[in-house]
Amino acid sequence: MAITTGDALIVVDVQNDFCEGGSLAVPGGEDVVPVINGLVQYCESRQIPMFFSRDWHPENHISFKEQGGPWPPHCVQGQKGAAFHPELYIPSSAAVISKAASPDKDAYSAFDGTELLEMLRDQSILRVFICGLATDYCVKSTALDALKEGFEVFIVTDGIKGVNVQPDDSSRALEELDQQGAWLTTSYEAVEF
Ligand code: VGL
Ligand code: ZN
Repeated sequence: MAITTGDALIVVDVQNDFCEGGSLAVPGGEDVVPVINGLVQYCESRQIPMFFSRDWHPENHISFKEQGGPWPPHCVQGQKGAAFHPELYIPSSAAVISKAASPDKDAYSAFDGTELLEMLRDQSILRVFICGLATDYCVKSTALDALKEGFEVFIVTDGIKGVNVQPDDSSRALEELDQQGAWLTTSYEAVEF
């Protein structure tokens, strides 16, 4: 199913800390970049709205181990690890959605505590194509929220990668998304030649 007018592209957390050499590197995280760049170019040429979320934590964020959380410090506001991957193509027309930006609250979903829903509604978006990092956390949570809000949801399976704390976490996440009504698609199917 190709991306078309009335759709939006949501690119979740393609940031240095989730890629090779980052503090919370997702195995092969950087491999999504060329796939996503293809989608972004396709969307740019068709004036499809695009939303790039970023994990945007303060230094003392509740999700960090030293604060009793599950994760090593990552995506600290303004630091290199929080920057988008240097090869990720972000058109100037795209919206950047910062999340989990206050110390005492974590947010995996790009909808949680952000203006994303309002922006999608303002633009009369009905279907969202979702790609990025990580499959088993922020992609999953963003997609579940999109489903709850009534969007038709397409997960671009070659444009996502998972942390896999347990080896099958990503496949379980995709199963759950499938059960909840999301479509699993590929970047090949998402663009129409
Ligand atoms: C994420 C773990 C911690 C994600 C964010 O973007 O999937 N995962 N913070
Ligand atoms: Zn985080």
